[in-house]
Parts: sequence; C-alpha cells; structure tokens
Amino acid sequence: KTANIGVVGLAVMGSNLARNLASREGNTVAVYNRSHDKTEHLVSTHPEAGFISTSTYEEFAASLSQPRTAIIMVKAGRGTDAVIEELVKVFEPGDIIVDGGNALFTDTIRREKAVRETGINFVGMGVSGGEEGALLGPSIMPGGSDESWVTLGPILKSIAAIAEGEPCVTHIGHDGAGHFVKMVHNGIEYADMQLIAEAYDLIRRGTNKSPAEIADVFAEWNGGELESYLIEITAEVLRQVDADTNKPLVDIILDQAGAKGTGAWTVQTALDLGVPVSGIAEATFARSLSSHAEQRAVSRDLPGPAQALTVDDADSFIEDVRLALFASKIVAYSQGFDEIRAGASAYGWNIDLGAVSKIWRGGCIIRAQFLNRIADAYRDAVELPVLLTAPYFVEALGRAQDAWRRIVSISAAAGLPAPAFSSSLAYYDGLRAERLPAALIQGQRDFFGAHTYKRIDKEGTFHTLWSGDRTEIEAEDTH
Ligand code: NBP
Repeated sequence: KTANIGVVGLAVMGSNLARNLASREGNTVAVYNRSHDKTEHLVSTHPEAGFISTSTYEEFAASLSQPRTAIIMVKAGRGTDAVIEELVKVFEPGDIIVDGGNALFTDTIRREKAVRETGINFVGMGVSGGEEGALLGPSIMPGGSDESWVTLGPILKSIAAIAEGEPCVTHIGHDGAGHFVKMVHNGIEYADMQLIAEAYDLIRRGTNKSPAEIADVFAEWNGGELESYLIEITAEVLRQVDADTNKPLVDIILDQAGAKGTGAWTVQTALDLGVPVSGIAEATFARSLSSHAEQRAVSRDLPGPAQALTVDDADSFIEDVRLALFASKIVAYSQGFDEIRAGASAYGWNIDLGAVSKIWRGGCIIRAQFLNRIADAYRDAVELPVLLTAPYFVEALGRAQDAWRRIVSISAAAGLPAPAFSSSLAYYDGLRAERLPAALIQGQRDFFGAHTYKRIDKEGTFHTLWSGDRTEIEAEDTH
C-alpha cells in the first residue's frame, strides 16, 4: 500500500490534519512523529482513517507515491529545520515538502531557497482555524512554486473549509507568500479582538448591562453587517457562568492577555515595510499593557477625569458603539491588506487580494460576511490603493463616522481606554487630511540634520541655511 500524502508531526494540529486528509476520497495518508508512541496512538485510535504508520524517515519516504508530498506540522522554529533536514535526505528531486506550521515568512524564504537547491519543492503553508479547523476544514494559505501547486492544489482543496461553495484555499504566491498572508491574518485577528473588547467594555461601563445581557447585544449584532465568528464566540464567552463562584466567567478571568507572537511579527514587518498598521499595532500593544501587572499596580492612583461615563439613552449609545466598531474594523482590514500589498511588492509576489479575502470567509478565526465586500472591492478595482476607499466602505464609513467620533470623544472624556477605536479614527482622519503637519517635521529635520525638503510649488530638493543667513539653497536629495 502506498500513500499519496504524508504528515510529519502528530501533536494536535498534525493529527487532526492527517485525519481530515484521510477522510477525503482518494487519499491514503502516511504518518510519522519523532516520538513513535504518538504515531501508534493516532493509528490505533483512528482505524477508520487507514493510516500507514511509519517509524523512521526512510520508511515514511518509502511509503509515499511520487512525487512524494509531506506536510510538516511541528513546533515552528528549530523543529521545522530538523524535520526538513531529515526529509531532504530521503526525498528526491520533484518531491514536495510542505511546512504547515506557523513559520515566520522570512524563515520560509530561507528554507525554500535552501531546499530548492536539492531539486525538491518547498512550500510554506499558513493554516488557520485551530484544532477544529484542521480536522473539519481550515483556511489554507500555501506559498511555494507553481509546480508544487499542481500536485498540492487538489489535495488542499479537498480538505479546506468551504465558503459559499468555494474551498478556502488559493495559491497565494511564491516562497514565503503564504506564511506572510497568514501572519497578516493573525494581525487583523488581534485588531478585531481588541475592537470587540473595547466595544464590550464601553457598553458595560456605559449601560451597566451584565455580561449575559451584553452577550445578547453581540448575538444581535451577529445577525447584521458585523456577522463573524469572533462576534459569535464573544457572545458565548460573555454568557459563560463560572461554576465555582456563579459569577460571569469574564469577571473571574485574569485581565492579562497573552500572545504567541504573530501580532508582533505583523507589526515588526509593517514597520520595516513602512506600512501604518496602527490599529493592529495598538491591539498588540494593548495586550502588552494588560500583561504588565506591576506597572498597572503602581499606576492605579494616577489622576483621571472627574466625570465618569454617563449615558442617557442606552440603545442609541450601543448603536454608536456598533458603528464605531464597524468603522474601526474597516480600518483594520484596510491596513492589513495594505501590508499584504506592500509585502507582495517588496518580495515580488503576485498576490490576488480578492482571492485572499475569499479564502478567509471560512475555516479561519477572522471568517466573516464582510470579507465578501472586500472581494467585491478588489474585483471592481484590482489596483485599489486604499481598501477603505472602495464604494461600499465609503458608504459605511460615512454612515458610521459621527457615531465613531462620539464614542472616541466620550471614552477620552471619561478616561476609558479605547486605543484601537481612537487610533483607527486618527488613521482615517490622517488619510483624509488635505495637509498634514508632516511639513513641519520636514522643516525640523532640515533644521537639525540638513535632511532637506521638497516644495509644493517647484521641482527639486531644498535646504535652508538655518545657522547662516536662512536663505534657501538647492540641495542634493538625501531624504
Ligand atoms: P506543537 O507546536 O506543540 O509541536 C509539537 C510537535 O512538534 C510534536 O509532534 C513534536 O514531536 C514535534 N517536534 C518538536 Br516540538 N521538535 C521536533 C524535532 N526537533 N523534530 C521532529 N519533531 C519535533 O504542535 P501543534 O500545536 O500541533 O502545532 C503544530 C504547528 O501548527 C505549529 O507550528 C503551530 O504553530 C501550528 N499551528 C497551530 C495552531 C493551533 O491552533 N494549535 C493553529 C495553526 C497553526 P514529539 O511528539 O516527538 O515531541
């Protein structure tokens, strides 16, 4: 018996992905794990899958039909390099090694280059949707060569989530493109979660509604333009009652948010690319701030405003919060797609942004109705420079902006942190501005560092002789 696909790494993600693969018509799956007991456990608990159990890399390679195709699902980092090193020894030119772990895209670019030298294909593949997604249908973001996509495409389409009849997988682009897009997906996820958390907090403080009552608000929102997995699970979390204390679980959970680093990668990469993903950055920093318990403890007595948040009409306040959330969410996605566009241009990937939005409609954490509107926007204008200037979003922002401004003002006046709401609004107004005070910054830079500036009224690069007679001279362009 030979397998058409193999999985290396049988912790929760690998096991579930292997079972997903095995459940599809026509697939026979070979499995391997460094500690063989995990392999035995998977094979014996899932006889229906018909796995081919292997205990060495040689046996694993021998069990695969050609071109051999193996998906690695191990802890990202050194583990991935260790497995690649072994597979390269037993695979042959034309075979395909896929890394489905959460690799940093620059590692994927490096690995692809190294593996390609051997004639073996290397595909970095983002997989989103957690354990359940891996088992039932994830959103899959493969990079790698066109040649590997020919073999891999049909297999991945068969295991991906389905959204409106279409599998949630597309060939994103060469080498690290898939992991890059997965990284930005996670960054957008951070922003989306922070915005929802700010909305919850404002409603709670503004209306004194209980978490269970706010769960109803989110459940209702989930029936409209905010419909998404994250809004849906927010209602579930808010409704949960702690068995020990009988209090809402959300009041018992320690308010320090963890992070595994993909949000930070998104922001670090955006800084390198010069893309202002301020909403994603605020969301990432908000998690950091929350986790600095000692700093929060010594800051608790800092002065705040005399006036607490007062809300006269709870229903209209909640509607304002909803609109602020929607507008800020549009900004977060617009910034995320801007980063993908910039990454594609910097790394030479040909990424179809509309196709990316479509494969996020199912299987992944940010799955949402709204992504159809993004797909529409890129269908109508492939080269759209700013996503939020597409007609649908312009209309939505026009409808939301007054409420958004009210919410940002009210929260600032009441001393309530709403960093993602307010930074998203500042980004929006920054983009809209006819003139920005960047002109003054250029003047300052020229003053202390002779960094030169351009003029609005004539070509060329200029410097003012600040320490001399303050006349202007034409200068070399030094930036
Ligand atoms: P883990 O990230 O916990 O990794 C455990 C697996 O890595 C085990 O199979 C382990 O083998 C193997 N491994 C390690 Br550690 N070092 C190894 C080495 N040097 N050589 C060979 N194998 C090695 O597993 P996971 O949570 O299933 O995640 C797998 C990948 O999927 C990760 O990259 C993760 O970031 C990514 N991912 C996870 C999720 C999620 O929701 N959990 C979602 C999307 C992507 P052993 O059994 O012999 O120790």
